[in-house]
Parts: sequence; C-alpha cells; structure tokens
Amino acid sequence: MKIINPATEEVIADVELRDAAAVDEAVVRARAACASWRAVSPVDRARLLRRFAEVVDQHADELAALEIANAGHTAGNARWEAGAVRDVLAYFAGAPERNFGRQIPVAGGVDVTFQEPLGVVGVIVPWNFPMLIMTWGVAPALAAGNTVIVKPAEWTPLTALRLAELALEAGIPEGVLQVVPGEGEVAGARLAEHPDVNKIVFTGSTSVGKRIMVTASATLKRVTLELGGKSANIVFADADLEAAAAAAPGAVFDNAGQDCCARSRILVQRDAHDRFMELLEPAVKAFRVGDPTADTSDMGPLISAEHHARVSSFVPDGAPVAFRGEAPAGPGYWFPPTVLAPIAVSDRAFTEEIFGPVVAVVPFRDEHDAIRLANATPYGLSGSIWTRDVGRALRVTRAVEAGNLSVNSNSSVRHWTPFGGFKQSGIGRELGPDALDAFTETKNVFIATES
Ligand code: TXE
Repeated sequence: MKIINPATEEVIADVELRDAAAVDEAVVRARAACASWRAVSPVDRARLLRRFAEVVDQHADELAALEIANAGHTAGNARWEAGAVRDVLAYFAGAPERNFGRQIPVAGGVDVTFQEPLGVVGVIVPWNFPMLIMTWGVAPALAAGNTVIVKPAEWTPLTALRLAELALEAGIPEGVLQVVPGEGEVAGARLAEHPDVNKIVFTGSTSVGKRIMVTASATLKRVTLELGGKSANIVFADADLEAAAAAAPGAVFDNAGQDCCARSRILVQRDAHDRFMELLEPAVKAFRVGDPTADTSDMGPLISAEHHARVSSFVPDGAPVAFRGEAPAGPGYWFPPTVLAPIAVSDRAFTEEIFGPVVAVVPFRDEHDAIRLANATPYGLSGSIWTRDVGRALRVTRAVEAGNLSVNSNSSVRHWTPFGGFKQSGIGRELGPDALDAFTETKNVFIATES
C-alpha cells in the first residue's frame, strides 16, 4: 500500500499489507517465543526494556521525523510523542521486578497468588498517535512476560515497523515483538479471532471496538478497548475565563482534533458566555496551521482525503460557524480550526465524534444543567471543569461520567496514572500502577503444610 504524507500528498513509502495467513505465521512465532520470554529473569526483562527505552531515545529524532511525515504531526507533537514512547517503556521496565503477587494468611498451609503472563497479546493500533498508542499496549504486555503482535493502522505503519527493529537492536529476542501491517478487516480481524491469541488491546472507533468484542468472545479472549470520545470542557462563570479560553483551542485542535480526549464540546455558563466567546476568538485565530515540520506550526493536516471528507460533512454550507482560523489551500488535507455556535444540542456536530478541528459551544444555566449536558452522550472518556469553587469542582467531577477529568487544566494522559473510558468509550484501563493487571492472569495456589 502506498503511504502518503498528509501534508504534501506525496508517496513516502510502499508497505506490503499482510494477509490472514501472515498473521497465523506471526502467532506461531509469538507462541513459540512465549516460554523463553517468560523464563527471562525479572531483572533481565527489566534491563531489556530499559535498553529498548534507551535505543528509542537515541533514535528520537528519526522516529519523530517519520511520524511527522506519515501522520502529519507537528514537530513539537512528534518530539513529545517520541519522548513519551521512551518514558512509557522506561516506566514499565520497573514492573517485572515489582510483579509481586500476594501471600494471604490461611489455616493449614500457605496461600500464594501469582500474576502469570497471558501468552500472546495482539495490539491493534489507530493512526492518530501511532507509535505512542502502540507502546501503551506493548510495554506492559512485554513487562508482564507476554509476547506481542502489533497490527498498525493501514495509513500509519512506519513508526511501528521501525520500533520493532529497534526492539531487536535493544536485544529483545526474535518473535517477542512482531509488527504485521495489514487491513483491519483482514489482519486485525484474524488477530481478534485467532484461538492462540489470548488478549486484544484495541484503540480505535467504537463501532470496530464492539465488533472486536463480539469476535473475541468466541474464545473468551481478554480485551482492553480504548474507543471514541465527545468530551466536555465545562466553563463556569466564576472560572479564570482568560485561562480557560487560552487553553481551549489546544484542548481540541491539537493533532488537528484527531485525539480521543479532544474537548470537542465547550459548555459555558450563560452569564459568562459572551465574554468567553470574545476571549476565545483571538485564541482560535492565533492557532497556527501549516507545515508540520516547522516549529512555528501548532497544527498539521488531517490524516487522509477520506477523513477530510468526513470532517467536512460536519460543517456543511450554512453551518453555524461563529469564527474559524486559517489553513493552507493544499496540497495536503488541511482543515481550519472551526468553532460552531450557536448550535442545537441535537446537531450531529454536538453529538458525534468528529475527530477533526471542530468544536461546538453551548451555554448552560447551572451546575445541574452542565452535568446533564456533559453526560448526554454515549461516550465517557475525558473532560475538564473550570471553576474557582473547590466544592463545585469536586461535585461536578464526581457526577460527570468519564474516566479522565481535569480541573482548571485540559490534561488527560500521564503514563503513570490510569487512562480509559466510561460507557462506550471503552473497557479496562491502560497505563498507571495497575496496568499489569490487564496483562496477567491471577493464579491462586494453596500449599498444605499439615497433613
Ligand atoms: O478507525 P478504526 P478509523 C474514531 C474517529 C475516527 C473513526 C474512524 O472518530 O474518525 O474512529 O477511524 C483496525 N477487526 N477513532 O476508521 O477503523 C484498523 O485497521 C480488527 C477514534 O481509522 O476503528 C486500525 O488498525 N481490527 C480513535 C484500527 O482498527 C480492525 C482512534 C482502528 O481503525 C477492524 C482512531 C476489524 N474488523 C479512530 N477494522 C481513538 N479512540 O483514539 C478496522 N480495524
């Protein structure tokens, strides 16, 4: 398949999409590698993961350049992403030595609970943060003693393929981490149904996530699903409006809005609405869209022509565009940062995940109204609350149905805290201190000491 640079529409690589038989072969290799990888001592497994993190660090510029060219990330974003891949590997390198299990007191013997590796883990990756989302699955899976097969998104396989080479360079044995590029319906579906794959970690659309869960149920595979979002950025009248308005564009337009945590609905308390919009307009217009290799760009292009058409469908002629930024004419799949208001809460731009640089602003009356609007979505991934009232911040964060919330901030992801969605935004949690639980089986053993 021809791999396209979304900022220039030039072909930058040609990658063979593998078929179901290639997935089967990868599973055989992964299964064969299970016993020996599991037998690597915790200290040595930790050392290999640390070494992998170091090799990634040495190649950070190269990985960032690949991500810019392949996924249209800005230079700043791509460098951050390469650093985050290193940090996630380094964080989980600490896990093999701390995979303690438990000893629970019992009468007549000793009771030990082990956390055993699952076996072969399939990691199915989307195109929005290709190398980082891959690593969220790969790092804890390897740390727990599993072998891994990654299926990158069709459009963005380049960093995944390079990371697999770097893993070998770091000394991770053959067969322990494999990358199989292929179509979702073919290679991805085969991973999800394969009887010798024990778990699927999937990040992508809610519709495909549901299908994977159905397929995986035939063999009762474990699944972790990180799916879509329609997160609310809730701004109360007592908030620091300047700070909230200054932060709002980055919270939805970063990575051209192709972010599952994008705060794509801004809910503003009625009394502060006009002032907030006055502050938001210059912040949106100052968001610089252009050449992703330039350090001055805040936002690059959308991933593909197909995705551009989909995002455009949410802003048809006559759509209520309050104001928007500027974007280059092309070539490249450019879309300007766009603010929709006033907009009906039934409008699909307010209810559906757009996954582009489009945000809808809706006023609310009071706390109750804000919570009702924030929760009026099947999704529940992320969101923000801006207020100076601590009690309100706590009440609202407890009432909003989402897995990752922030107060007076739009931050969502830190690799050392849990990440994942409520409702149809997913199942399970990635990252954080408990991430290994999702990559191990719990085994309890009772040893009688008295006959
Ligand atoms: O995702 P898909 P797409 C959302 C976002 C976006 C929409 C469509 O709204 O506009 O989804 O994006 C593989 N069995 N998100 O079409 O199809 C596929 O090859 C197994 C949110 O790219 O879900 C790719 O590797 N695998 C999101 C991965 O699944 C299958 C990130 C994701 O593709 C498969 C991306 C199948 N039947 C999109 N079909 C987020 N939460 O961050 C496809 N795949």
